[in-house]
Amino acid sequence: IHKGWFSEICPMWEGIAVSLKVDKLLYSKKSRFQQIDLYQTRSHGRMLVLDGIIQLTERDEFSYQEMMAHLPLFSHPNPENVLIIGGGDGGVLREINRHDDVCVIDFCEIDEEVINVSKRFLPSMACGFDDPRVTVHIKDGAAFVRDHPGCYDVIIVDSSDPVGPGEVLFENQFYQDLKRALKPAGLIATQGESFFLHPDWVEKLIGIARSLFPIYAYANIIVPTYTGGHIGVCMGSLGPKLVAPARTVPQVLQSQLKYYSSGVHRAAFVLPYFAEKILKGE
Ligand code: AAT
Repeated sequence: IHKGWFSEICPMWEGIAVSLKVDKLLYSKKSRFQQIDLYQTRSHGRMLVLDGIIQLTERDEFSYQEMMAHLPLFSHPNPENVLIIGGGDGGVLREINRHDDVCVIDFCEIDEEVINVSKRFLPSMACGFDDPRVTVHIKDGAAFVRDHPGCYDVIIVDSSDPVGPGEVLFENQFYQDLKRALKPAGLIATQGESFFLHPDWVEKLIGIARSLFPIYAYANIIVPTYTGGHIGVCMGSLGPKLVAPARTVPQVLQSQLKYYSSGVHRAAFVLPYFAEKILKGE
């Protein structure tokens, strides 16, 4: 904090930082896994910060949460069993809960404190934990998928960056276990970082997806408060194609959304030329 401004200064993006004017620190505590800070910002509502890294602001969280949930769910013709790893704020869960065809939602977050803080300070996100379809597992996502072979139609990995507890979620072994945890025509979607800031990480993730899945793809999401202004989703599928939705969005659901639509689904997979080359492994 410098003169009332929070800056996301981090060696992962040396020399560049997103800054927000903050009015108040509402919560600050170290959990077993990470430092958790919750701010009231001047212009972006409340903001959740883990180990100094912005996870979301109330003003623009909808773009990331909607896309992380609806890209994979609308790529699948009939998603009934869904696993979400990470995402302790509950925003992606809120979006999954909007799908009536989903019957089982396993939610695996390593840090219970993130869930508790979100229930207390971010009620518009942490609103879906009481849905009867949801079972919360407080566990390392890597260990959880190892123990659940053949269980899911869709797995969503809403993870923090590859420093701290999220590190294991960027390893080849984890992706192999994700694949094993899928049903025969299942698919995965994982937080895919930024092709502007980290073309090397994106290349690694896409390379893993390409080597394991017959169908893989990479989508882009605009998120003004993530450094770089955008973030990717890396996807792998054992059956359904990914770059176009398998189903239309029911009107009632569409009216609840701000970012996702069938058109945005298709457009998100159209990448800048340099990123398309990374995707193709050129
Ligand atoms: N919904 C947008 C916010 C996130 S949250 C990332 C979550 O992943 C955190 O709650 C963190 O506790 C959890 N997490 C980290 N490691 C693990 C693990 N091994 N198993 C399960 N959960 C884990 C994403 C922000 C993206 C930021 C981009 N710069």
